[in-house]
Amino acid sequence: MYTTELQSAPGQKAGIPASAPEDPVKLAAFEARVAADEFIEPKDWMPEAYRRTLVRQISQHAHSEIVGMLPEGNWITRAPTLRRKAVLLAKVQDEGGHGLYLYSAAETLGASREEMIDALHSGRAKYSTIFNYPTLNWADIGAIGWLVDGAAIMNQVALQRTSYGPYARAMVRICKEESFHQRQGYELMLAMCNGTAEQKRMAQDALNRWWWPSLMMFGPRDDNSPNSAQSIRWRIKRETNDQLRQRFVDVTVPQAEYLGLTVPDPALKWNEARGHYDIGEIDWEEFYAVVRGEGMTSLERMKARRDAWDEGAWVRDAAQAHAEKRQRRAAA
Ligand code: BYC
Repeated sequence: MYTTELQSAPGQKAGIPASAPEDPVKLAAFEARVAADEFIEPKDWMPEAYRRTLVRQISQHAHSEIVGMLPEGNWITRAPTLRRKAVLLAKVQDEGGHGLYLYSAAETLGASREEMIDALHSGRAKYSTIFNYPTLNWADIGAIGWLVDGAAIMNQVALQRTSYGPYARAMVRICKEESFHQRQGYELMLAMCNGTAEQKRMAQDALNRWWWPSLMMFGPRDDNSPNSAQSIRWRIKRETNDQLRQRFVDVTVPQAEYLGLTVPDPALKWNEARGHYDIGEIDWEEFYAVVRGEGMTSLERMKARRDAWDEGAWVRDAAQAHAEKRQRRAAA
């Protein structure tokens, strides 16, 4: 998520106002529109920092979808039945589609596809920490659908009401597909938990490994989240990292109980007064290490993306040549 560097002056961070002051009249009109819950559209005037924050978040989100195809794509050839293979194929293809809608949404803000891809491949742009953990066995496919897509959808439902029109509309479609992803994961976990003792042990092991990384997907705690305050003011984010994380925990713990699995957090406890679960402390050192690119599979993921880009060069060249030939014919 170094995409802050996209289209911004050196040293400038998204969420921090650009050095040139904005026209106060235009700024006031913009803020009034946002406060009235109007969508901001590509040709509307917007403050430069709003545009940069959106390019950062949307391109990071797109990269996450594309890199997120890798841990699961790894299991397509090893799915245990034809039905499971078809479901997993459909899910991974959906993720590719989500990445494309999101890159298109970011392009409406003036970011070019090449620039965004280059930022990812050069390590300047990041993607969600969750995709830097390995998928060790088939139960991980269930745990990813249930927990990772479950966490993603919790965040994305709120983004359907984000203030930038193209991002909000992309989210409506993405959420419909994500809800199928979450359900197929939970159904897979249910099958494993109702299967043999060994299958249930695998399901518990997958929950043990994916629980904490899933909670980290929501980002740092609110008191340590530099972008949240401005993003909430501009209604880019509709809820804070901690609010969404809490909602995810509250929804997911009863689902784990129904599966007969134990959430790997000894401090997890229902708090009657708050009406929410209390949880133990997240390992923030691990989170920041993964954000810095020191995750278990970070190097492997980046190499896979760069190789795919290089190996696809001939397709892009051929498509370009074909488009130019058609243009020439049309002109003639
Ligand atoms: N991983 O100020 P904060 C999916 C960074 S994929 C890495 O709270 P913000 C799926 C953050 O960028 C779902 N970095 O930031 C696909 C910032 O750094 P910079 C992906 C993280 O933006 C395939 C710094 O930490 N979803 O659905 O206000 C299969 C401080 O954070 C992470 C999205 O991308 C992280 N987890 O809030 C299955 C949703 N968290 O950029 C599923 C859209 C934080 O200032 N994004 N950082 O250098 C968002 O909602 C927000 O960007 C976040 C972070 C809540 C993630």
